Amino acid sequence: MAIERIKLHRMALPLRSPFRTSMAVETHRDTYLVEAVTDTGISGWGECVAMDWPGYTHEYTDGAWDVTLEFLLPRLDRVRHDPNPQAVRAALDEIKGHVMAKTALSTAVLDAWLRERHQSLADFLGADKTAVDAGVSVGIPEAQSIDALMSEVAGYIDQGYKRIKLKIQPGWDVEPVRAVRSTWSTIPLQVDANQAYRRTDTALMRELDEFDLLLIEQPLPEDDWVGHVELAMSCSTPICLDESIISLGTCEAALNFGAARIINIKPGRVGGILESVDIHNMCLARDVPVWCGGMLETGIGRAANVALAAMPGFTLPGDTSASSRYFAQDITAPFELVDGQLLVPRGAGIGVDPISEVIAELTSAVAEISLTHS
Ligand code: SMG
Ligand code: MG
Repeated sequence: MAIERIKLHRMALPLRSPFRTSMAVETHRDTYLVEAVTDTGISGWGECVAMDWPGYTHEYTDGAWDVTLEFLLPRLDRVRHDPNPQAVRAALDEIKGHVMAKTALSTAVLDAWLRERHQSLADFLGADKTAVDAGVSVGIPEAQSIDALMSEVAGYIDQGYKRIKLKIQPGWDVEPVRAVRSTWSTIPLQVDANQAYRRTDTALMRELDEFDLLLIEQPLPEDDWVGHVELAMSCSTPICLDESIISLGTCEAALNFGAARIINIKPGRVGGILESVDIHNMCLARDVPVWCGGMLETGIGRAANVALAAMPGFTLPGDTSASSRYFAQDITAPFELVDGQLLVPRGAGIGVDPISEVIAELTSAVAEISLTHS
């Protein structure tokens, strides 16, 4: 099997409702899908999780698209006759950074490679769960209304979500957490600041200790290792890192330095599924809990996340919510909650396919590149 061509499909899916974080308000999922087409007529799929502007990390959709065309495809070309996962990883890793672009491409190739072998991604990963617990990430309501927050959270709890994550920022932290905790005294609850605090906010972070949170996610800027270590020593709530963890090496540093006790794994943020597996394995060996983050993925990215989250070390519910949490119409058959869980796809590869009519309707640009290296 060889990879014959790569097709990039750019599209923007409207979100059901705006998603507000300390960084910005998202109204659409502006992304591109990578389709890796083999000489045996198989298509494998990957999704780019960059946002349309560089506010979560430095990557953004147009930039990922460009680096793919200019730098990643020529590297993939060299291994197109034997696109095994390790060879693809080594080829793409000649390029520094651009982890989200690499992940979209390498996942599409991995999907094609697995489909050719009739093996599911979950099986390839040694995933031992058939379903994964679903958590949900709750944005900051418009005008910071506690009433709006409470009714949104109540809706998710009614649907069966097993864990609630509240997005926080200065001015929207202790009070919303107190409100949710006083109504739902036992629901697993955590917060995510997306780097919005500073070292001077330690006392405020300590106020969260009384609410029995699972974790505080990425309170400080991604490069503030010292600040995270100091905060971790000051708070009883575990610190979890998201944006700071961009590789196995940064994960090891975070654990060794004591900057985090829990790790959020997102394939797009660490450069691929294989790197995610390495991080998972290290954390499992060290008894460090991990969970699968989310980037408002369509069904394509979600399928890969759910397979990953089914690995044994993923002991906390992920930001792997049902399709209906995000979209009126997903681009695959929708992921649905079953007793607060998502079923792990077991078909070949990622186990889901895009619905061609939906893709056709949403696609705004296509790039199709034949790989020609002999
Ligand atoms: O996919 O449910 C989801 C979103 C989960 O909060 C979420 N993601 O920092 O963890 C995070 C954010 C990153 C994307 S926010 C636009
Ligand atoms: Mg986060």
